[in-house]
Amino acid sequence: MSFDRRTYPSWGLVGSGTAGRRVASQIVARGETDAVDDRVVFLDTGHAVRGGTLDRTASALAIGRGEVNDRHVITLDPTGVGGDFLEAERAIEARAPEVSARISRTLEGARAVVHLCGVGGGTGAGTVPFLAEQLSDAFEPDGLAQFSLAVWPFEHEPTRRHFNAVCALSRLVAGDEGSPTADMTILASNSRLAALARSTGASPTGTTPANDVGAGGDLTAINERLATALELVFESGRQGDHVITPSEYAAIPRRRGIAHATFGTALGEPVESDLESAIERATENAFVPLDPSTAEAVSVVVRAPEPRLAAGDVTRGELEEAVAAWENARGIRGAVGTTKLVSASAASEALDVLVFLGGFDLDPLLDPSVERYEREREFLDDANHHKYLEHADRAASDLERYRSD
Ligand SMILES: Nc1nc2c(ncn2[C@@H]2O[C@H](COP(=O)(O)OP(=O)(O)O)[C@@H](O)[C@H]2O)c(=O)[nH]1
Ligand SMILES: [Mg+2]
Repeated sequence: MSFDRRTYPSWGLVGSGTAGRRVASQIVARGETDAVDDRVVFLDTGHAVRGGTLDRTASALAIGRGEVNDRHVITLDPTGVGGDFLEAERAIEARAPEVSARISRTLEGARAVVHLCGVGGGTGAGTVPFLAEQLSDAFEPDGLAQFSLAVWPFEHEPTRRHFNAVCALSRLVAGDEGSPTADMTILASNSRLAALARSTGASPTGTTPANDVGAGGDLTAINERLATALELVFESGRQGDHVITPSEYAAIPRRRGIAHATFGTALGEPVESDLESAIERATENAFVPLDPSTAEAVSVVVRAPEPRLAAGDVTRGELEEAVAAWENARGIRGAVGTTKLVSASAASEALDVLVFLGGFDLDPLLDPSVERYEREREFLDDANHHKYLEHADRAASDLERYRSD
């Protein structure tokens, strides 16, 4: 694989824990983007990084499994952490200089990184906020835009998973003395994405461990939707009349105190679609439940067949107008953001639309989880788990402060 540095900002991927490495390896295996090249790291505890992840990566990068292991896999704690995120954080902290040097080497050349994880688990939830903080220092002075893709647990998952998710989100958006550890956290709810996969009749392919979360084959379809959204973000940095730089997704919203966002996608829209309606459909497919009128950052990427772009059938001016009309119809005022048209491969005959929404009211996503966070907290209190209680209380108040700002 190769890419042209002049036309593409390069990205790195760090997949932490089971969910994180699955999504990251799927992006590499799909081979739909040149932006990542071989800048991918799988970080896990236990003896989890084998099988699918290794094979997919080895074949996509055309290297041996051994090389994938040496260069792209970091096993933190071979005994595993059993869903305990404080344990995972302790494990990475103990090896911080070595781990951060290895990651920096593998990601060399990246201008931006996406840390992917399921925040309901232990490994990713414990390592991602810590790592994001570390890497900012490692990549000084050039800087590295750091995104986290935080996969929210299914509603039916145990209270502990929701507790973990609330604590991890707090660390991500407000965990470093009130400042975010990642520049921008992109939220994606598994329940929401599974509902979208069902409604579009996606028939999942590939293998998904049946014992994972009782979600069955939904996971592959969910991961594909996440991969497609990130690919559109990567594409939006490709040189053209206008480029969306990684920092436009991160630094610009951050100046307004926004540290969380989500995606919505409308894929395979007819090429003659009205753009405003297509943006609306992408928003209806947002990856978390939300009220769009509360969004404070809105960027839109539209991928269209190259001949249609060349013929001027779809123009950036029209896209800008459609976004403005859509924001107006949705009651969104003064949001920051931008737009980008990218070209699809010659074979495509459809439009793909990505909306990036930031700063929206978190209540619809968080309310049910916070309730379960509180139930778990009571349980921890009864059991005298001081280590967790202290962490949990700080997380709750940090998150509350972030939400009310
Ligand atoms: N979308 C998605 N979610 C997953 C996948 N595997 C696990 N999860 C979710 O991630 C969370 C558990 O995290 P997991 O990655 O197993 O934990 P960790 O290995 O300790 O970081 C749960 O909320 C799961 O629903 C996956 O392949 N895709
Ligand atoms: Mg795991």
